[in-house]
Amino acid sequence: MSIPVQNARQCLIWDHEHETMPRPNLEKLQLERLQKTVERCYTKVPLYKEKMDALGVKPDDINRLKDVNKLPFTTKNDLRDNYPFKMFAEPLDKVVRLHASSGTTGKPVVVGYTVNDINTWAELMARVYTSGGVTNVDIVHNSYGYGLFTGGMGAHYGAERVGAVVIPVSGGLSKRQVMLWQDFGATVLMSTPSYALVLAEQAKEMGVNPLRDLKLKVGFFGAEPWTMEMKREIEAKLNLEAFDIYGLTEMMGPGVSSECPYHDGLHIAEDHFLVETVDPDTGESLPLGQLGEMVLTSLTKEAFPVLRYRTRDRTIIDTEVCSCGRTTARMKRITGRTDDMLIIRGVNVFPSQIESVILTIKGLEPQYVIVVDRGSNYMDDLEVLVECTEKLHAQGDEALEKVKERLGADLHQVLGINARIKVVAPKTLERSEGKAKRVVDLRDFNN
Ligand code: DLL
Repeated sequence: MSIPVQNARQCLIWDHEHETMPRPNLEKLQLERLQKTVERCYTKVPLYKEKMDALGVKPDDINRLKDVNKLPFTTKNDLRDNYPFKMFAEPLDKVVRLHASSGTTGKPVVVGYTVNDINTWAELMARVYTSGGVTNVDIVHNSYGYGLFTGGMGAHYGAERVGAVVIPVSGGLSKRQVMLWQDFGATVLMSTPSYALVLAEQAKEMGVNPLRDLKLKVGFFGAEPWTMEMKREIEAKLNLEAFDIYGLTEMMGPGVSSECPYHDGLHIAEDHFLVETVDPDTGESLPLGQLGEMVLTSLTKEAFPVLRYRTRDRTIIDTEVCSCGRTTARMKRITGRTDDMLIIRGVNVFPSQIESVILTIKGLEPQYVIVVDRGSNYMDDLEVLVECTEKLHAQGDEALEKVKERLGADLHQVLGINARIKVVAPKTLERSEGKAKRVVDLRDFNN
C-alpha cells in the first residue's frame, strides 16, 4: 500500500513512483507493458489474432511505442459481436467480476476483471481520491450507481483503498441522501454532475445550508459531459471543490483520468493506458495538442485487454509536466463524441437501442425523433416521438394509449430510464431527403 506523498504545493500524490516518473522511464515501462499486452491479445483472444493476421502484424513487430499504430483498432461493435465473453483473455475461473454498459443495440458490452485487475482499479481510484486531498480521515458519500455500471463499485473500492469511510448509497431517494450527508458528516461526494445539482436543489428545499450544515469539501464528478458553468454551480451550491473524473467500462471504469488541484486537464494513468488521438473519420494518428478522438490501449489488464479502443470521446492531449508534479499526460475536458451515443442522466443511450424497441411494437412505424433537454431542475429529459400506423390511428385513443404505455415500459426495460412518449399521427414527423435527423439534443456542453 502506498503512502501519499505531499509535494511543496500541498498536492497529495498516491503513487509517487508512477505518477511522477520521468517521461523516458515512463515510456520504457509503457513499451514493456504494451509488448506483453499485444502478446496476450494475440495468443489469447481469437479476434485480435484474426485482426493482426489480416494486417500482417505480429507481436514481435512492436519495438517502439510508435508501433502501436500498426495495431488494429477495437470498436464497440467488436465487443458486441463477441458478446458475452469471447474477448476475455482469461478463462472464467480466473475472472472475479463482470461489469457491463450499453451496446449499440439489444446486448450490452460485457467486461471481466481478474483479482489483479480489481486491485489495479482500486489503486487507480486511490490516485484519484488522493489527488483531491482525500485521506483516511474522510467520509465518502458514494451516489454513483452500484450494479453493472462501473461507477459505484469503482468509487467504492478506491475509497476503501485510501482508508476512508465509504457510504454505499447509490443513486435515488434524494431526500434520504441529504439527510445522510448531515447525519454521517460526509466530506466527499461521488456522483454524476447532474445528480449533484439535483441533490443541491433537494438540500435547498429541505432548508439545508451547505456552509452551515454540511461538511462536504470535495467531489469527483463524471460519467457524462459537463460544463464549466455546471462546475461553478456545483461548487457554489454545495460549498465544495469539484474535480472532473473520466473513465469508461471498456478500459476499466472510472479512474482512467482525473483532475488535480490545478484543474488544468485530467491526468491520465499512463502507466496503465496508452493514449493516442486520431482523426475520427480517417483513423489517422494526430499530433499531440490537436483535437481528436481519443484511442486507448490497456497496458496491464489481464481478463479484458484492449488494443486501440476507439473511445469516440473528443479531447486534446498534452504532455507538459503539471505544476502538481505529475508527469503523466493530461486530457482536456471531453467536448463531445464522434458517434451518436447520448448520455442521459448518466446512462449511455444509443438511438439504435430505441429504434430496435420501436421495431418490436405492432402499430408503430420506424419514424421517430428523440428529443433530449435539460430542465431547470438539472435532470435530463428524454422524449420519444413516434408515428403510429394508419391502422392503429383508426382504432382511436384507447388503442393509442396502450401502445404508448407499452413503448414506455419496454424502453424502461432496455435503457433503465424513463422516457416521455408521444405517439403521433402517420406522416406527421418531418422527412429528410438525406440522413434522417433522429436526435434533437437541446443541451449545451460547450461552455
Ligand atoms: O461512465 C465510468 C465512469 C463512472 C466515469 C463514474 C466517471 C465516473 P461508461 O458508462 O462506460 O463508464 O461511459 C463511458 O461516459 O466514453 C464518455 O463518453 C462519458 N464520460 C465518462 N466520464 C466523463 C467525463 C463511465 N468526466 C463514457 N466527462 C465515456 C465527459 C465522460 N464524459
